Amino acid sequence: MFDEESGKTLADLVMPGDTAVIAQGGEGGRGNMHFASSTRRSPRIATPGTAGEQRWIRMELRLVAEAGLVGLPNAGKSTLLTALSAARPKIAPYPFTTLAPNIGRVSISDEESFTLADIPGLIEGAHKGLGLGIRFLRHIMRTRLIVYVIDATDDPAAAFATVRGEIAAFDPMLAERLALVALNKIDLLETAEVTKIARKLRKLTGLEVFPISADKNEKLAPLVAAIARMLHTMEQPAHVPTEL
Ligand SMILES: Nc1nc2c(ncn2[C@@H]2O[C@H](COP(=O)(O)OP(=O)(O)OP(=O)(O)O)[C@@H](O)[C@H]2O)c(=O)[nH]1
Ligand SMILES: [Mg+2]
Repeated sequence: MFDEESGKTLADLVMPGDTAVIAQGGEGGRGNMHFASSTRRSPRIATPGTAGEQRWIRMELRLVAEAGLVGLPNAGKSTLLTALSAARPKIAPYPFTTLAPNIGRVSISDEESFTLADIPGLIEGAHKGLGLGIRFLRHIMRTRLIVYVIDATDDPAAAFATVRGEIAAFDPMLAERLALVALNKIDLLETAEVTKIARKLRKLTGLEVFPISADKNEKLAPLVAAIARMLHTMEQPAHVPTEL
């Protein structure tokens, strides 16, 4: 919650039941009953109350997901969320299918699960307002882990650089967050090629790279296990080279 004029944060309500006073009510006045006595049964005096505070505020709703999927449009983010959770976002072979964030719960075992958010695709210039993604980047500001979803068949190194660049331009702190790469659509490539791309991306990003096929449900278990492990341990954010 922000003060519209100064932009100052007034309150940040994170947990259910959190409350904050953002505009203090005025002092109540004293009605005529306060002035009543045995001899003055219907007093005509009363004191007025004081005015309450007034201000314009801006409120932002942020999804609270533990991990967030980010990537270029069409990378397969919604397909991955669908494969891993009961969420059913729209999936289609064209960019900007997802127009609003989706959230799903991914089960690891009977007791353990985490929440995963799918936000609209990011494109170059997103931090300046191009495309849709930037409006939704704030939704991943609360995620503890970023999953870069990269289409293995479409210049993966450039895709990663673009997406990470946009995130860094939006908020440098966000770019330093714990992260890993889901290298998607490997069903469309030869195994040897996938290995080569994965190795290259690993070197380039300094992050763990998980080749997967969200659509064919291939190799998703190691990715889920890694997300769960990283959420669990929450060590220092992985180092990502800033010059990308
Ligand atoms: N072959 C193959 N196709 C995939 C895979 N994952 C996703 N796709 C296809 O890629 C297209 C885009 O998938 P989406 O899940 O809608 O992509 P998205 O990243 O959510 O896209 P936006 O919402 O536009 O940002 C769809 O036609 C999917 O069927 C995969 O692992 N293999
Ligand atoms: Mg989508």
